[in-house]
Amino acid sequence: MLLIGERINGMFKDIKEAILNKDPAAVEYWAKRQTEKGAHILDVNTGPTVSKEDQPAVMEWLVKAAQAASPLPCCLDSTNPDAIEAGLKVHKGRAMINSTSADQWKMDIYFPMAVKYNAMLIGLAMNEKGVPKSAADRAALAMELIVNADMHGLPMPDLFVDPLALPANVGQDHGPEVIEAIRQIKTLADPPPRTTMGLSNVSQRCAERHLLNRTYMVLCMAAGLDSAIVDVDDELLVDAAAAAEVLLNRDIYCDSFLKTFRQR
Ligand code: THG
Repeated sequence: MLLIGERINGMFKDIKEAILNKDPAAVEYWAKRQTEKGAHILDVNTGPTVSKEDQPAVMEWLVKAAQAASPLPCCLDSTNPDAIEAGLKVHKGRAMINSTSADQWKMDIYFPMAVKYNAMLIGLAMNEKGVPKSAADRAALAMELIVNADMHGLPMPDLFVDPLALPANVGQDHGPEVIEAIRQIKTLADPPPRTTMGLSNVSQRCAERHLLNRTYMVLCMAAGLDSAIVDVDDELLVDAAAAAEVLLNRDIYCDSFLKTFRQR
């Protein structure tokens, strides 16, 4: 289970202030802390308050600050292709692009960009019509992403399809559809693409957030979830990921499986 730490995101007050004050301390703190807590990749998002013109420079600054404090690669999270490319230009190692939708004009930008920079790419199971409801409609959009990966020469395991998890209090009926979509996406190609999601979405503005996140992650892992953008500060969430890997026989059992998982 590939864990992408969610915390370097301008939606959080301390990161927003770090960006406004050009003070990298909070970014460095969360880069280090998430690395210690078991993240494998750091999601980096300028947040909703940075203007479109400023996004490329802020993304570049965030990537540099995060990688100065941690050896981990970044998951460049933006809807602005110029911000993504600015991040890719200064990134050390293999980055992840977050994300393209299944709209053809976006795929024509992001697939060549991923190939050019040898980056992994998250593809969302949505298009200009929005997020589909049923598992089958999500899988149909996943197929468009798969076809484009093939066409542009992006290796299938470098494509991460995101079926898009929605908050349980507003989109409760989407919960099981996303799980079934994951199951179907893993059958659409051989080798299949990988799968990911923004896990904390499911509990936004809900009670018992940690419990909802942990439970949903494990349900999705059983259906074939390979990766997620998560709160790695939740130690029981990381423990649950380690336990699920063992129980799904994706990882060899040993008495120290919690420790082993964190060392990888
Ligand atoms: N798919 C992909 N990328 C994504 C998402 C996704 N990136 C962004 C997001 N969704 C995943 N990251 C987060 C980060 C934080 C929260 C949810 C998802 C979160 N934040 C608190 C809240 O909104 O309640 C903020 C609390 C605070 O301000 O302190 O829950 O789905 N590919």
